[in-house]
Amino acid sequence: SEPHRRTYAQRALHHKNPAAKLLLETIERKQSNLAVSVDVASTKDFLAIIDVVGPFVCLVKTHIDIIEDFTPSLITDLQALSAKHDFVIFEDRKFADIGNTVALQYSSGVHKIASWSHLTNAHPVPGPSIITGLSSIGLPLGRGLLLLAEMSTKGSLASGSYTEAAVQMARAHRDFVVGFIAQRRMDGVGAGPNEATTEEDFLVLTPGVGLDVKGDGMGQQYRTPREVVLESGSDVIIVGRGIYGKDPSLVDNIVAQAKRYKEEGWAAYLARIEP
Ligand code: 5IU
Repeated sequence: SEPHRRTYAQRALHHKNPAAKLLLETIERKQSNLAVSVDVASTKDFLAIIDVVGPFVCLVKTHIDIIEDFTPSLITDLQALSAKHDFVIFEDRKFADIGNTVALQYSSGVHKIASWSHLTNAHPVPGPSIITGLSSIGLPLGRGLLLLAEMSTKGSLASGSYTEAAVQMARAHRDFVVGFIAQRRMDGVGAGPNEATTEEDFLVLTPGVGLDVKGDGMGQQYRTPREVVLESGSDVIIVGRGIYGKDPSLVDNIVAQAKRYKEEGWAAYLARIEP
């Protein structure tokens, strides 16, 4: 069948990377293509939001370096919530340095990202050596990498031939690179006329998703789950402030928003796979 009409379950069977497989299986099991991005500064708020949205999401996206009172027990608690609620963990680290440095940043330091994050991401700007460096750490641990092929922000430089080069880099490293952060489906993008790309099935996770506002006054641009999943063929919607808003103590509102985005994302997916 056409790639955009395949179900998450069908696609899970064809992915060999354990993190990609886990994400597709989790989406199917929970009937949720919603990821929540938890960009808050305190451990207490971070864990509280994740415990509340956990039942509704396939994935939790973190920026671990935002946490002011970080201790290694935060990771143990995050992993316990991941097991309790059945979600995948994605540290949105946006690595961008030479291979040797990113390997150290990924494995070491205070955060030891590779030891707990199923997925992470990298800017393709240094070239293929960033993949080699990260893969030397992540592949033996069964981790997966997403390349930043596009961004949601106004004036993003990641477009056109840059985006095409990112997809070509991914094609050359299919064992570790499982897909992209992008605004649309990337299968076939930048492929030469003789390259067979109908079976490549990259995952696409899309941030910049919101139902109520068009932007945040700092360059962010929001599109709806329907635009992202149905019209642009993306696999996972990533929602931050649209779900947890300004006040993490408003639990009822967070639950209501998580349910709303989950339903919108799933309806858009069902509309996409329907013949
Ligand atoms: N994020 C984007 N756009 C991008 C990339 C990452 O918004 O192109 I790459 C991150 C930034 C933030 C989250 O952690 O996704 C979106 O949060 P809001 O939904 O609160 O805007």
